[in-house]
Amino acid sequence: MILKQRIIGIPINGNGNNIYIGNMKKRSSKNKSSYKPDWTPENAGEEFAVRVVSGVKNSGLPAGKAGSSKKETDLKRKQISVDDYVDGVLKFDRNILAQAITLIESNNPTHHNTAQEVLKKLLPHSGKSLRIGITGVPGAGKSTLIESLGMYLIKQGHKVAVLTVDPSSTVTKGSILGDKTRMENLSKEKNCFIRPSPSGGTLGGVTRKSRETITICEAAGFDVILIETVGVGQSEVTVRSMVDFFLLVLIAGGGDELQGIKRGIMELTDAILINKADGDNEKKANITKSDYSNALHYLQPATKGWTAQAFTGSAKTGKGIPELWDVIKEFEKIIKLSGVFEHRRKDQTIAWVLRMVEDTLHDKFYNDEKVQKAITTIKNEIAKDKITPTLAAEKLLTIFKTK
Ligand SMILES: Nc1nc2c(ncn2[C@@H]2O[C@H](COP(=O)(O)OP(=O)(O)OP(=O)(O)O)[C@@H](O)[C@H]2O)c(=O)[nH]1
Ligand SMILES: [Mg+2]
Repeated sequence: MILKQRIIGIPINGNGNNIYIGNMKKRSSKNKSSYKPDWTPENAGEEFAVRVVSGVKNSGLPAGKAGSSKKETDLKRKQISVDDYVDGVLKFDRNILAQAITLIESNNPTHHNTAQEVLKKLLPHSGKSLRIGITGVPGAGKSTLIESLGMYLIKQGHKVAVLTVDPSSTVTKGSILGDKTRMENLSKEKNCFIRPSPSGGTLGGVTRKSRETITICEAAGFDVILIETVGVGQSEVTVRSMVDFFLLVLIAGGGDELQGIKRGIMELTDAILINKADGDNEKKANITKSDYSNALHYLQPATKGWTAQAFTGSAKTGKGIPELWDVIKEFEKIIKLSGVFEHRRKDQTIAWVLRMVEDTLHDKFYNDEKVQKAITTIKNEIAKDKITPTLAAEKLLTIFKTK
């Protein structure tokens, strides 16, 4: 019996070449490298052979016979220019919008300049949205609320962009898969755009990408940006620093773990929504609302001229959603009139710029080989009490500054 074996290669190297895993013997043929697995019979023919298919450079894609012509041309065609990106985004071309965001999220240094060019041209068209951050304990119903509020807004003629900020997110982008199912109706709307958190990287990296994504979405014409924080910790503070209105979603009751999130985060919030106020839960939710309303009285307002309040609602039934939007609109009106809105945005941008400088300096310092060596030496000197902490710091900085 002749066993025909066809091995399908998976492109796993940067050049797009297909790599086959397993023991294979190389057989030369005219122009191509042909391989046969070790277990092939002595006089077996080409039916057992596999070939290494040359790929499209840096694409991660195999080219194959046809690829070297058509697929490669397709890929080249996809390398769109700065003006193509800009025009596409301004014309609300969702495909180009997604590609522009992918460009700014790219960690490939060769994409950096193009991305910054695109952003520079889009910047004058941005800034005209209301940016709303939504935080809260895991499972409080943030995504369900975004679905509910988002649908309500779309019906009113708004264009809604939804982003998540998750510094811990890895390549799998697991959370958004769940979110897309939570936001089932919203994700089908043409006036809605849902984008998961850029994966991996430092909080600084995720922050930069998210802020730049906001710029692009605003330039595309989205007038409400909803940003969900994922994970508990630093992301709340980060999201607060990029939004106008910050909403805390909580549920009735809650033990000590709720108290933990409450103290720090409550000082950042402009409103609290006690969610899941439906069915048997409604009464409990009202009591919790009163508790939080009292607690809010003793806190400094997160936004000058605005008193944060607690509300009840149900993301599931939609109860309380129009009222929540009314509160947000009222907030916008008041702080735009007082100038706090504009002031905060400028402050946020300046803080962002300085933060980027700090991050860059931090990375440069710790990646400097001379500094790395000096740190090892200084650790020894400190262990032996040979140097004071101040002199040690000065020495490291001098080493860093002298090139
Ligand atoms: N009864 C009721 N259930 C709700 C409501 N809102 C959300 N849920 C349910 O609560 C669960 C969690 O909802 P999500 O919207 O995923 O909550 P989340 O805060 O986004 O969760 P994470 O992103 O995992 O932190 C889901 O099973 C929802 O169906 C509500 O208003 N009432
Ligand atoms: Mg969620």
